[in-house]
Formats: sequence, C-alpha cells, structure tokens
Amino acid sequence: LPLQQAIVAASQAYSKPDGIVFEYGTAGFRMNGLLNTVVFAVGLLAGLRSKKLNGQWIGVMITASHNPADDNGVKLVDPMGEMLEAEWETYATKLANSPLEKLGEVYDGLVKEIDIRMENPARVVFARDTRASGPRLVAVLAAALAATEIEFLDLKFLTTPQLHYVVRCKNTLGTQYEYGEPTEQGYYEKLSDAFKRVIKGAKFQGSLTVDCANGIGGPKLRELIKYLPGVDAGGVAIKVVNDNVINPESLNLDCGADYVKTKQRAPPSSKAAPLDRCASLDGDADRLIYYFMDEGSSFRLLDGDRIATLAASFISDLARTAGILQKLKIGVIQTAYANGSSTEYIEKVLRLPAVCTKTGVKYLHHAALRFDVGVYFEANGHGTVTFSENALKIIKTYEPQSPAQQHALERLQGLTDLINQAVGDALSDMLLVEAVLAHKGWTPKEWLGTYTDLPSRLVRVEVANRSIFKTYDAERKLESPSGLQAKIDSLQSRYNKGRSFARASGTEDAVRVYAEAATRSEADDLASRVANAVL
Ligand code: NG1
Ligand code: ZN
Repeated sequence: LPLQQAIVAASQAYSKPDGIVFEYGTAGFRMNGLLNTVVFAVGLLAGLRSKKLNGQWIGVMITASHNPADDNGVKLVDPMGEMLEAEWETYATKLANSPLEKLGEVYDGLVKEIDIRMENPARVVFARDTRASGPRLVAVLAAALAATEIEFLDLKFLTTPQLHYVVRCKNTLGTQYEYGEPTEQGYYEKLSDAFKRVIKGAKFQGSLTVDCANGIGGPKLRELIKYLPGVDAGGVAIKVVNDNVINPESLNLDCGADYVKTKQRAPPSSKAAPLDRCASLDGDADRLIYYFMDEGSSFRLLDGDRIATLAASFISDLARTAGILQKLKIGVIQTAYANGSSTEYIEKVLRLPAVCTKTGVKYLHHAALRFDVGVYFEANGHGTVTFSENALKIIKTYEPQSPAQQHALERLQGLTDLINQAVGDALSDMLLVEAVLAHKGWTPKEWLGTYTDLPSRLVRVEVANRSIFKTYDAERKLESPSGLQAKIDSLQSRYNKGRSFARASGTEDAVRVYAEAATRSEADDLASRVANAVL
C-alpha cells in the first residue's frame, strides 16, 4: 500500500512525545511545543475532509490566538468558513494520538470508517499568525499534504478570520452564494466598500486607538486602513499601536484583548487620555474589546456583551425604521459568562430574545443560525452577526415606502457585507462598532451608560481531575461531582443578585469559577467560596 508507506515514511522526520494525549478541543489543538506530529495528523485529516466533501477547499490555521508567544496551535476550517464539524474532531484526535509507525493504518481505517472515495480531488488552503514556530509547523503541514498528494495553497500570514473568509469565498465562487474575491485584497475591498455604505450619514467623533497585541492584526489593520476612507473623506481616524511583529516574544505580552479583559485594565503602554476610544485585538485578530478611561481616570471596559448589545440595538432600530422588523426574527446568543445586566438589557430594554449556549464559538454560531439575524458574542470579544437567507432576501428586495425606510435599508444592506458571516472577526467587528457609534453620535461614555455591569469575578482553579466536572443547562449547572451544585445554589442565594457556576475549561487543565453579584465585595466573596467548594 504505497500511500500508507508514504505517510509513515514522511512522518519519520518527526518524533511523537511520550505520554501526552492530544485532544482536538474548542480551539483545535493548542499547546506549548511538541506540535509537529499533531500538525502532520491535521494535514492528513484536512485532505480527507476535502475528499469527503468532493474537493471543496478546507482551511488550516496555525495559531494559538491570545496564548503566550511560545505556544502554538492548529485548527481546521470547514468549507463555509465555519469550525470543523464536531464529529470530525474525534477523527482528528484519533490521528493525532496514533503512534507514527501505525499512522498509515489508522489513516486507512478512517478512510473506511468515514467512507471516503480516494479518487476524489482534495484542496487545502492554509495560513499562520506571526509566531516564531509558524514556519516550522507550516513545513510539517505541507509535508503531510505532499505525502498524500493533496493540492494545497500557502497564504502565508493572515488573521484567522481572513483565512475563514478566503475558504468561504473559494467554495462559493461562481455560485449564487458568492461571498467575495478569495484573496486578502478581496477581503479589504469587501470590508471597505461595505463600510462606506454603512457610514453614509454618520459623523465620527475623535479617533480610535487599536492595540494589536503585537500580532498579525497589526500589519493587516495597517493594510485595511489603506482601503478605508480618510478623515477628510468622512472616515474615522485609526491609530495603530502594539504592532511589533519583529520581536515575536512581544506577542500578547502586556497587551491585547485577553490581557485587557482578564486584567480589567489598559495595557501599561497605553497613553489614552480620558474618554479616548480604545480597542484591543488578540493575537490572531478574532477577538475585540473596547475600553476607555473615564473623567476620573478609572478604567472602563466595553467587552463582547457590550458589542453584542450595541449591534443588536442598531440592527433592530434599522429594521424598525425600514419597516421590516416584524418580518425578522432577531436574537442575541450568549454564554453563561455574559454579565447578567447585559442579558436583562437585551430582554427588557431591547425586547429581544437572549439565548444561552455552552462555551465555544461553534455552539453560539449554531444557535445564531436559528434566527434571521443572530447576534452572538462571547464576553471575551469573539463573535459576529449571522443573517439567514430569508433575512438577506427581505433586506435586499423590500420596496421602501419612504426616504427614511430607504436610508435604513441601505445601511442594513451594507451591514450584511460588512459583518463576517463565517466567523467572529475583530477587524470587521471594529468597523461595525465604529459605524454604530458614529450613527448614534455616541462616545464610549454613552455606550457604557446603556446599562451597568454587575461586578464579576473569574477564577481559575487547578484540580486533580477536571473531567469529573459534568455540566448541564448550557454549562450553568453541575450534575457531577454530586452534591456540589446544591452547595453552589445555597452559596449564591445568600448574595444580592448572586449568580455563580463552575465548569471545566475546554482549553486549559483547570476548572473556571465565575461569580457575579450586586457589589464588588459580594462577587469576590461568592467566587472564592465557590472556588473553595470546587477544590
Ligand atoms: P475555556 O478554556 O473552555 O473556558 C476559553 C474561553 C472561551 C473561548 C475558548 C476558545 C472564557 C471564560 N473561556 O474557553 O470563551 O474563547 O477559550 O478560545 O473566556
Ligand atoms: Zn483569537
């Protein structure tokens, strides 16, 4: 069997670390070092996935997102730019854990199990972020694809959402669902064209400073800016900071969306004056967080919950003005980490349904697709808005009855192109937020004023075995270890507006405890009591 032999022969260039069980988790495979054989396995699987889908392009992204510079990771992108189908995660895990000398057999076993026609064509497109280990891992990926005779395209450096965009474009080219030009330039052109349409009639105040986490978002944002209207043409002034990609060690170090969200403070390098609009991307530019210093120089965070509520309020207002609100089912999808005040605001003020799903973008994305307009964001800033076919049809074909209706419809039409339909995209989301603030005439202060966050605390608890923590009700309750949920219930009932839950992390070897309550001291107290109960 020449293919089996070729796989085993090519894999011999790498050595598989002993005693490690790899698992394709929420964000693919992610770890510090030792990724060669995992990436090799992912290359094999990407080819099989493409063959299974009759030669549609499959994407592979090499990144570890917001994690430290020495980490890296790899994940697969499905044809519509979505996350890999869940069933295939187990195949990925199986291949990644196979001893190298058995790799050919395991591969063959999968071909039979999944019923793959090996004569089908297969195409894989990949990219990476700025990590130092990127080139080495790309070479491993290419070796796996070459060994199995798969056609591939190396797009070098891209943000994660840019790769998702290209995958979707390639697979929709020439169909009625054509998504755009399948190139980096096509991405900038699509976004800037849509942005120009959305901001018609809006006026920008001040400037935006974007912290790029010293990652791939820096050079890509600088490129995007070249396509956007300048300040003289009514555009927004964007200052790019933390865009050092020459020193790979500075990636995500004391800056970036994860730093700002978890530390609840601006990067130490920030020179923001009170009320200056600031945003942070993460290392692969799929997360976005806003913040500012208030008049008293206190740090104020505008996280994913804020972006979701801002987008939902803008879109439902436009739909109302356009006269199509009754025809559209608009909903907001959150996880248990969403601040309770944001959920209350969505339901009581925006009067929209709020749905809670498990952590992980694929769950949110899936739930969003059940609405005509599904606004989904994780509190950490990862999210987007999906439009159903029905919504697109209504937005594109509804006959406006007045100039006001027409204006609103045109803004909505622009939004369907501005917002990345494949995956959460920090650059696209940033243009969305900028456009909404400009239309509303809001500074970050008015945005923050829409509701008051409950003080919250997130704690990481290291336990002996996190797999015993089994949840239900969208991870808000524990079914095991037995008795623990009753303890948490009783603890949280003692606090005003108390809410707490514990779940095993899908990306780290730890249990996360979240707590919120009416006051800072109550939230902290509740979090530490629940953390103690978990230990
Ligand atoms: P885990 O480690 O499962 O909590 C974290 C984030 C998720 C998501 C994934 C993927 C929190 C509390 N959890 O998941 O929201 O972004 O990483 O990167 O932020
Ligand atoms: Zn990321």
